[in-house]
Amino acid sequence: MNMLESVLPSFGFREDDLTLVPFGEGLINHTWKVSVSGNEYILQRVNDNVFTKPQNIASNVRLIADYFIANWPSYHFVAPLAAINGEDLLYIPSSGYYRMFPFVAGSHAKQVAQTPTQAYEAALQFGRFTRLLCGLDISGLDITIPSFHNLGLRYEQFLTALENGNKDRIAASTDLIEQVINHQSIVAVYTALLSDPQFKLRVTHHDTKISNVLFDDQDKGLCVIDLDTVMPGYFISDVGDMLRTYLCPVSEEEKDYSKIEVRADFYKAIINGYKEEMKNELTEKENKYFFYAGKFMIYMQALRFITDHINDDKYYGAKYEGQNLVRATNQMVLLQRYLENEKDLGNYGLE
Ligand code: GN1
Ligand code: MG
Repeated sequence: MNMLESVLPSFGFREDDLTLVPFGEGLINHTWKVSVSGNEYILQRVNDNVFTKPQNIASNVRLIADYFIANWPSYHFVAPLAAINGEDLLYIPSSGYYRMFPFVAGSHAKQVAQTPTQAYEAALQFGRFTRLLCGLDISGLDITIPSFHNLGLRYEQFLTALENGNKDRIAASTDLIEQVINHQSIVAVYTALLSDPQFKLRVTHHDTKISNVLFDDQDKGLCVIDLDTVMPGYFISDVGDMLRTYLCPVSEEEKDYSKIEVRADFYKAIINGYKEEMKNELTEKENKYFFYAGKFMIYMQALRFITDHINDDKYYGAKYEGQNLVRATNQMVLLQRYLENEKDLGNYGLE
């Protein structure tokens, strides 16, 4: 597909003086930065193997944008720009679904949380997003990936992979698989909270890595971005994914597992930032599940990576042989380090 021939002109861009460079590190969608006559934009192709109904994302984003305009007009919401035909999600036959965002001038995203203050700012932004949308009727939101953070289903998918997946890969990773099975009690806690009226469904982002927060040049959080997986969900998804991705100085890609550690000051910063916005929203019971949130998300990501490894990398893909095994091992080491901190951190923020 020649982007310059069909995609960009559909958004009103002409070839002259235009540059297009790959942008960001997302695993699912393709993202480019477009620069033209001194202005910058973000172009994305939505992965429609993963998001089988991209229209649902577009409809959620519209609903949320309208709600912010009507209720919180000063919130810095990054809405997609319309293409020439007026649509904010453009389908180009035999190529896919595209959307264009303005690049927010003066903003930047971070790939890693380097200081507790950055973690605090990001957590505050994700908490604010959910809080400001507490008045939105969640039944109006479409489901963009069914059962996305359903830990019970993720465990089932892992068991199915063990039955039907790549036998050689299973045989070569029996230690890790056993370790994963040994932690299945994390699933039972999740299953119990599904029927607990104290656990509320709210507008949940479901992908709270720090690169999904825009910061200004003073390092203050501006807003959250990447609303593809915004759906009704539980707060443990958002808090848990922050713990999973900010606590450790190295990412899920790190192969030197000795570098994996849990930074207690980042834990406190995440809880404080999130509660700054959400303390009056969370129920007494939910408030006791901050530490569990981390177990829930780290374990789910380990399950998803090992399942994908056994399924020959069908979902995440792999840039080298065994990449999803490395990621899964990394996440199980992180879970281990995290659990070692339960005595020190487990009660933090419960008051
Ligand atoms: C995927 O594409 P990206 O990097 O934003 C995944 C997340 C995982 C993450 C792990 C739709 O997110 O759930 O946590 O990879 N998104 C989807 O890096 O599956
Ligand atoms: Mg994402």
